[in-house]
Amino acid sequence: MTEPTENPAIEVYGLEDRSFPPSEEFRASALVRGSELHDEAARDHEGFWARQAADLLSWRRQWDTVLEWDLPYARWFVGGQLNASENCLDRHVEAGRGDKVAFHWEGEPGDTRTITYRELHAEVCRFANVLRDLGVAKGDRVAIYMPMIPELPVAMLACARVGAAHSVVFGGFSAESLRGRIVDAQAKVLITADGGWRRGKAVPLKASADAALEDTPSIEHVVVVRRTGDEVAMAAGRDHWYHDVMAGASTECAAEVMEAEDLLYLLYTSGTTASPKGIMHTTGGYLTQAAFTHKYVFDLHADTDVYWCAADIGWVTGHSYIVYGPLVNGATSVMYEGSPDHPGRDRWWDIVERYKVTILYTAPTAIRTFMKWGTTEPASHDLSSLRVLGSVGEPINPEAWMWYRRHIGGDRCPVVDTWWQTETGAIMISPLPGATTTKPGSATFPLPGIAAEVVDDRGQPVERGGGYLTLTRPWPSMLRGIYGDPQRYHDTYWSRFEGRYFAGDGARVDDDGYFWLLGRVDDVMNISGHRVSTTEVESALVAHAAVAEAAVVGAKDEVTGQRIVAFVTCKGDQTPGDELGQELRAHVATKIGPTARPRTVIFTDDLPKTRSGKIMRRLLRDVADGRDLGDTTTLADASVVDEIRRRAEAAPQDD
Ligand code: 7RM
Repeated sequence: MTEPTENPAIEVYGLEDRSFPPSEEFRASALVRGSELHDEAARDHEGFWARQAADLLSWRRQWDTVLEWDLPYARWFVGGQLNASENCLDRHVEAGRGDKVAFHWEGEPGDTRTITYRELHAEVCRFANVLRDLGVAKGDRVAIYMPMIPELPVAMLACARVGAAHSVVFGGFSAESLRGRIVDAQAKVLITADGGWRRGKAVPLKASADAALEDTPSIEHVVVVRRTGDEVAMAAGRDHWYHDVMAGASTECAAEVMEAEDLLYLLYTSGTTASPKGIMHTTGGYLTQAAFTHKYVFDLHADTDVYWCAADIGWVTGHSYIVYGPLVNGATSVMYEGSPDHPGRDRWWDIVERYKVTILYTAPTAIRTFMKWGTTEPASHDLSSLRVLGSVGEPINPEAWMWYRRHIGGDRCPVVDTWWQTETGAIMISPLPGATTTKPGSATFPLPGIAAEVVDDRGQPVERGGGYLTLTRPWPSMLRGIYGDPQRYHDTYWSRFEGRYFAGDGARVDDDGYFWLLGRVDDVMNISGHRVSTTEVESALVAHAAVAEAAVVGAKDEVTGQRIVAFVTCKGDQTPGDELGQELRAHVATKIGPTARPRTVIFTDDLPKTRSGKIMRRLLRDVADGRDLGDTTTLADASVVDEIRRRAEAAPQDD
């Protein structure tokens, strides 16, 4: 153990002292009630994961070696063979679960589809045959650019069936983003739709796809699903309607036998400055950990649960927790196409009530939006079917956690705050709901089979206090690299701390060993030499009764190096103004200390966010420093920043 350093990597305050043990009622039927899985994994790391791989998946051939680790390259279940789509579909049908519902799908306009495992299997086989007819073969890449409709998981699983890697590009991304990703992956086929529904409007996709395709020589064919019915251009010979090519396709399709280490998919994640990175995930290890975490983190009882992950499939959360994890586990899921405020702000609660959802997995950004909208909407629906609530994507502020637990979970459901990344492929740090005493705002502990440590600037473990989050052992669903760029893989994740994977996040370990995520280290502020995390200041702001959401950034300051600028969204019934601004500054100073007191408070109706809802503090820093905006291509709604800029110019500056 190292001595506490004088200048810690990140200073921490740790003001939260509420805690929630699992209720006896929940524990009584929970899959895990104690430390048994953690103990097993601690005794035998590889043996533990081998048991999960054997229990959760069907293998065509047993592996020879559990793990080959040549830092930074891991190979799991070497010699093992399997097919992902067989694991998601065939074995459930063969085991007599063909009539079980895989997806209760609901479109934004209110149209619905109920899809059983048998039906999903048939549709995937037909589309896999279509792909083979279009020349797609094992080892190829296929780009997918679609709304949240059933044909999206069908397309992914059909790729997996024929051994082609899919690269799903979020339906909200621009033509330029799509083009870059297609070119990088050298994708042969693009699967898209005429459009999708969002807030009552048809969002055109084919038009963006056409713009992207002007400069993508690798694309030979395009398959287009009809969703909105809007007219689109179809290039003869290149473009095919999904319903046309599916019409004659057989429902029988032998799955390609894949090696455990064969590429399952690429998913591009935008770096802060440079070009997007094609994160590579392979088959055996990825499916093992996606299924393991989906089962145990959500305490899945596949026979009775109705599970809903409200993320978009274009984000890794949708890959692991709408498609692969739930389908491998034979779960029944809800899948929803549109936005949470269409036609009303109670759309989600209406869905929970109608389908009797038992497990809900969403992001802090959504929870804070609901906080802003107030408690009337959730209170007007019967949410008593819910039994587990999950959060992912950002640190969840303790007050948002409490709100979620109380107003959505009826003070009855355990909340699991799950930390992970596109790169980790699956959840890494999270409570097990029947076993872990939770603390609002903490992701608690590394899961069984996961080794995480917080280190200081020199890479020395920090047993208690703040620093950098690192992972110290390979895990089955870890990224296998960045497509076409091994050097960047090494530099980005493995060079900062020797022998460790560096996640880019700050974290703190409290006196009980709980992990608290502190946000991206690029966002850490430096005020007169004090390194202050954005998360703790934001959580202090959100703890004020008037505040729904807050983002803080360090703006340049001649005297203190940086000064804190806070962007604050109030709850619906509040009146923002100078008086509240002063009150909030004082509130933070009392809660945390004078160093953390924001110099400026700017009230805003919205914050700039990525499509998955992460606050883009980089853009807020540009605004605070009066700079031109950097890259805004991943912004969900570009008009938000203009509005914030106007407010920032008008905001008073205080000392
Ligand atoms: C799943 C996902 C990864 C980054 C990660 C963190 C942040 C995600 C949490 C979180 C605090 C959490 N993949 N993050 N989950 N921070 N608590 N529970 O989000 O690749 O899109 O983003 O998201 O900064 O590094 S991602």
